[in-house]
Amino acid sequence: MSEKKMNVAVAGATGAVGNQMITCLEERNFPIKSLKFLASKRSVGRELRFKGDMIPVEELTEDSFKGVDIAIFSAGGSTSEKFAPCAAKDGCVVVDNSSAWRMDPDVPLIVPEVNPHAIAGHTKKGIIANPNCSTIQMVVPLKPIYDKCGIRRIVVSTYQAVSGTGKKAIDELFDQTRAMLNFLDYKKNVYPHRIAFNCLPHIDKFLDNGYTKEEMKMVNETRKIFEDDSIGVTATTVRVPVFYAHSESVNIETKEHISAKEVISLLENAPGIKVTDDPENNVYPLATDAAGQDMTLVGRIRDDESIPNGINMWIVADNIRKGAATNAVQIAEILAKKYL
Ligand code: NAP
Ligand code: 3JM
Repeated sequence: MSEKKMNVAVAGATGAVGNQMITCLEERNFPIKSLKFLASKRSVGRELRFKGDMIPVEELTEDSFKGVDIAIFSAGGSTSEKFAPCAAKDGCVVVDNSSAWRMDPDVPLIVPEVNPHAIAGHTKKGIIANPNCSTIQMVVPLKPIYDKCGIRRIVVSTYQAVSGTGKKAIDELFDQTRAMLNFLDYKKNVYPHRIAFNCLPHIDKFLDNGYTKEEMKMVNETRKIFEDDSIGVTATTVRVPVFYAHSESVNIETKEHISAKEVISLLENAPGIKVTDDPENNVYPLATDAAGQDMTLVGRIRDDESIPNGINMWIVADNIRKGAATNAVQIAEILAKKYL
């Protein structure tokens, strides 16, 4: 880590991701000169702890970024759309967690284990995008396979935790579960259907092609990160009654043949990955093991016997950590060390 200390702002500091962002900055000992916490007017008056100090939450405005070097945003798409350019205009580099800027050709979309070189493109707009949580955990283990033998097609189904929708959704799963177990009426505000004891094949809005926006994020972001529009990607994204960590069933067709055994040894030596694959002893990736830590767990790695070059795997990661906050702080670390 460079000795140069940064003036940092966290926009959306009071949210589920923002809260984790603060923990990650602290845990990773990010080189901080000054730290600002920004949120909506509603949160003014609150204070949040950082390394033993209480820091007041300020209202996010166009003038929040004067003298700030790096601003990490997780305050929703429309907030990023409006305020990231204000921050960039004041010379600050934005690391944005929303989908607002991800597909902008002048905005790099970064997973540090996969395409750190693309961070250099931050000079175009002053904004770097953090991919969607489901994309991040999928591309981390696919990268070494892509480099070794190419990937023709990816078929993914996700099992996504409610924390990906934010604080209100965490409360909704808790409240509905408690109500059901007590034979009481339950309320639903966040999702269109009950999430307790249910699975909803619906994340984000439906689009004209019948897919959801979340599914198309996985398709488009994966191609952008690999800089390869020839990869076929199809996704079904499902919300499940789990609090933390997304699970994914991923089937790939590679260009050249690779065996499941070779995939295991490739992944055992790849950054950010923990191979968790000993089925005889009931060892495979679980949301309960992934939650609260930063590795992407990969297991159930096996040959797809229905085609010549197919591999199946089960990938699990903490959606709020590697899927959002940790990835953003890793990007900020590279920025601070190499570019600012
Ligand atoms: P959350 O728990 O609902 O928190 C939302 C945060 O945004 C709060 O700090 C809130 O402040 C702030 N905010 C909302 N409207 C604002 C406004 N007009 N001006 C300033 N601040 C405002 O949601 P979350 O789960 O932390 O997610 C936040 C965002 O991060 C999402 O909307 C999404 O874009 C992004 N995200 C990305 C990923 C990923 O995969 N990379 C995963 C999850 C979320 P108050 O407390 O004052 O309301
Ligand atoms: C994850 O403002 C919003 O509607 C935010 C919606 C949202 C997003 C998004 O599209 O930015 C909630 C949770 C994401 C995401 O990472 O894509």
